[in-house]
Amino acid sequence: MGRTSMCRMKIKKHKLFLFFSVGLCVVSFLYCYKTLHQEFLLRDLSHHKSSLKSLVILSGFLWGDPLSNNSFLFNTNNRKDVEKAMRQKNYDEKKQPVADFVMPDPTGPHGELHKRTFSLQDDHTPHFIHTEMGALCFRDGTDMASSKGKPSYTKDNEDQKLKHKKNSTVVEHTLKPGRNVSECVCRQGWHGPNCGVPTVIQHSNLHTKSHLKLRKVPRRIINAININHEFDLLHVRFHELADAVDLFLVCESNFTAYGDSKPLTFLQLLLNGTFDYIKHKILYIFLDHFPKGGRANGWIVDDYLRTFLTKNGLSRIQGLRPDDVFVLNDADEIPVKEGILFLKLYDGWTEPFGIHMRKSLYGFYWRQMGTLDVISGCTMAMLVSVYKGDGILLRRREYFSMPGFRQYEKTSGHVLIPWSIGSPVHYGGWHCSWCFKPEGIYYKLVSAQNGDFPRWGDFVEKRKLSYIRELIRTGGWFDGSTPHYPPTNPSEHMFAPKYLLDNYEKYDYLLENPYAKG
Ligand SMILES: *[C@@H]1O[C@H](CO)[C@@H](O)[C@H](O)[C@H]1NC(C)=O
Ligand SMILES: *[C@@H]1O[C@H](CO)[C@@H](O)[C@H](O)[C@H]1NC(C)=O
Ligand SMILES: *[C@@H]1O[C@H](CO)[C@@H](O)[C@H](O)[C@H]1NC(C)=O
Ligand SMILES: *[C@@H]1O[C@H](CO)[C@@H](O)[C@H](O)[C@H]1NC(C)=O
Ligand SMILES: CC(=O)N[C@H]1CO[C@H](CO)[C@@H](O)[C@@H]1O
Repeated sequence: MGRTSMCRMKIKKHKLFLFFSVGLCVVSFLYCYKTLHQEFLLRDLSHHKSSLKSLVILSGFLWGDPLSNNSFLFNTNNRKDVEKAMRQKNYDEKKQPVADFVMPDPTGPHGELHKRTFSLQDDHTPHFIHTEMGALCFRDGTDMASSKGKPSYTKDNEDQKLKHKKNSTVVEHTLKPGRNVSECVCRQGWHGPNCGVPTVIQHSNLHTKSHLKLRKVPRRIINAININHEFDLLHVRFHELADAVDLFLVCESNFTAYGDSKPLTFLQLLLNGTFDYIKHKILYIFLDHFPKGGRANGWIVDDYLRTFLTKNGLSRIQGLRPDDVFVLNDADEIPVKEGILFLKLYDGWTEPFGIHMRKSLYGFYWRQMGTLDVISGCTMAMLVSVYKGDGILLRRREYFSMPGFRQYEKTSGHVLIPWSIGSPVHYGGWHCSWCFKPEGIYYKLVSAQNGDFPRWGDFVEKRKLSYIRELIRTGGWFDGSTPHYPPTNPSEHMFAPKYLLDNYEKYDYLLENPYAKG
């Protein structure tokens, strides 16, 4: 009996051991598989021969005449064909299409804003504070209240508090006993030894998070958009990003995406003083023609707008450096300031990067499930070496198969696995679709490009303001559906950009359903 039970115990032990070994094997296999899978994805898909020239040579492409060889000679009606043709156009260096760009009349009535150049300067904003004990702390992310000798405020002492706040740039920073006095104490939502890593980076899928390093000289950030009539969201963008972005490239056309004539409203507002608070950071880009074939196939216009924006814009910037950052957004995509500032101040992140954006319709009150994750930016070096200085290629996801990618990845010193600012549960920005008053939605309907079918602007009954108001009230869509929206509350985190909340009454139609009680 003794022997059998011992035998059984031995067998049990063996079984247990076997069980754990198998478990371990499965886990390590899964881990290896995941890593290998990512590697294969990146490496084996890049079967094109690398064609990178040194940045110095490539930079000639930027400062030379990048517009001279762009044209859209396609009149196919199929999006896939267009994309294929685009790819060939951009990848096949031997067959460059013929020149087709005409810049506006230099003696035109626009004060030649569209011909000016912009000289990028270094940003000397003091984003960091040296504490008395020698630590370097990110100002927005550091908890000054944890400083020793913090003055205690009484309720009727608000004046003194304000005064002290103004002086806080030189506040000494010593800490609670027991802690390393040369560390920064981070505010909630900030991380890293310098408190400069925001939650949207800390909780992102960036795989080089442990290698982040503060830069001595900040990068310059260039934010490029095409504008139609999204002027509320334009103010939002400028206020949200003014501290993080060095230059806004804003492109306006006197054609709608459908091909009709339209007034240069943004130019008018720029000239009448509406944007004086940010004018020094704006480079105005004027698209004065409609791409060939754009009426028959709207996707051509869609692509062309971004190509023109990038190529014209970049050709007019002086002093660009390879480590400057290019961020391309649609007018209704607003990145959160903290994420962009991080890109500016840190080294060690990889590219290209996307942004997880909170999705909403008609206003911030109709929140949609999940996030919109759009590839939005990269360094100038990558934009030139891999994307050939063409913004539309940046929006596509197949960068790893572009010529120049492998060589670029090698010189970058990182494995360039894509990542995104934010996460599915930490918004890195806002995407507010059709966020206009009913008149604005009407205008968007009739100016929409001809290709994203069904084109609701073609239906008389869908253009009626009463119909549009009803859609806004119910959160419905033009196809008759009414999706389910989770409840929202203006006080929840990342409900809407700060500028709107700070000007609640002026923009209440974007923050609360204006027809809910009608
Ligand atoms: C703020 O600084 C000014 C001058 O630098 C000084 O006169 C003033 O007393 C300071 N205020 C506080 C609350 O420390
Ligand atoms: C405090 O931090 C500094 C810099 O991070 C480090 O050099 C020093 O050794 C630390 N001191 C203690 C007591 O942990
Ligand atoms: C757009 O502007 C250009 C240059 O001023 C002009 O030649 C063209 O006719 C304009 N197009 C429309 C539709 O207004
Ligand atoms: C500029 O023009 C717009 C639209 O016509 C108008 O609403 C705005 O008040 C003007 N701004 C200034 C500063 O004149
Ligand atoms: C700058 C550049 O590449 N220019 C080329 C544009 O295309 C024409 C004709 O295809 C060439 O002759 C130019 O050299």
